Amino acid sequence: MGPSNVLCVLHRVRLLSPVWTVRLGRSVDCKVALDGGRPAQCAAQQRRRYSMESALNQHMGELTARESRVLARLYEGLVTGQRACLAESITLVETQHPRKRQLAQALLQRVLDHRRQQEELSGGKPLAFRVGLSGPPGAGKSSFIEVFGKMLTGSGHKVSVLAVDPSSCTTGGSLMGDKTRMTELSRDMQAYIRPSPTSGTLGGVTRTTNEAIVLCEGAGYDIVLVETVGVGQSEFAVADMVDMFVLLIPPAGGDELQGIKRGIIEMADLVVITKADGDLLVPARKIQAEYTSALKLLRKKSKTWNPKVTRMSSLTG
Ligand SMILES: Nc1nc2c(ncn2[C@@H]2O[C@H](COP(=O)(O)OP(=O)(O)OP(=O)(O)O)[C@@H](O)[C@H]2O)c(=O)[nH]1
Ligand SMILES: [Mg+2]
Repeated sequence: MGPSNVLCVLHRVRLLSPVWTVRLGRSVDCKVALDGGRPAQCAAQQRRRYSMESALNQHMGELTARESRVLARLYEGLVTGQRACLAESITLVETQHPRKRQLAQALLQRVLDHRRQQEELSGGKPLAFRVGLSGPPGAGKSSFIEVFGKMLTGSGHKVSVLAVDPSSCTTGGSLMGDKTRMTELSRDMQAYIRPSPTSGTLGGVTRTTNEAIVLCEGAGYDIVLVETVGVGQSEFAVADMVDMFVLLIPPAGGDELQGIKRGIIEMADLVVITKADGDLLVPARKIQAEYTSALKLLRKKSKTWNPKVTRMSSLTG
């Protein structure tokens, strides 16, 4: 049992075309909605549609020569995969400055156009796969992403990691911790790690994370991992933005099932029991069994995909 298990499931999701198309169909539809004003079909789409549409409808006015140069430089750098330009572009979408926000939207529009062209060239196949990873604080999310991310880059993928932490807006949050826990991955040239910007509100998290995902995809990252701490509503927002939503549960404490919101378990495509090593192996097995039976009782989200429960250890595999 280990991250390779999850990789296996990921491959199965990719291979299991109905799920792949159904779930990705959602994002493709959303894009159509953004571009062509097609009616949104679900709340998630509406949210996604709103965040982009509101931005795209903003009146840009004339770009100054300097602004045009900045946009062209960022766009060129981004689509040719320059990390510095990706970083600068994400900083631009984080900004609260009204004019810069408009510039950011103009950039996003270009990146979306570029992505649409790329997708047309590849026969309509989506270019990237988005995975959301959520769980209580200290569940082992970052440690897992470190191992899993290395595994993905090792098999030829380009991986970007956005760590959404709603608490980080005032304190700097777990940024330092996350960086240090992903030391290997942060040195990997095929990976890009970034704490996803927050502007203190859930709306802010949703918008900026969504936009950062689009930018990462534009920069050629074919797997986007979004880590979110299980506090407040952020994981629900993230679950709506991704193609696969993974819930990570540590085998500690007593009432595990009680502690995790039922709604979020219903959102999960995959439940991973973490830290299944040493003394924690036995409780991990127990919790795996609990979640397996709990999932059977829950409402099914998809006709073609049954959520799985697996266990892994970032230390021993
Ligand atoms: N035994 C064991 N410990 C682990 C494993 N994965 C993580 N840990 C420990 O659990 C603690 C938290 O790990 P993180 O990966 O930072 O957890 P996180 O969910 O990203 O934490 P936050 O981002 O702060 O919510 C660290 O002290 C890790 O060393 C594992 O597989 N086995
Ligand atoms: Mg973390």
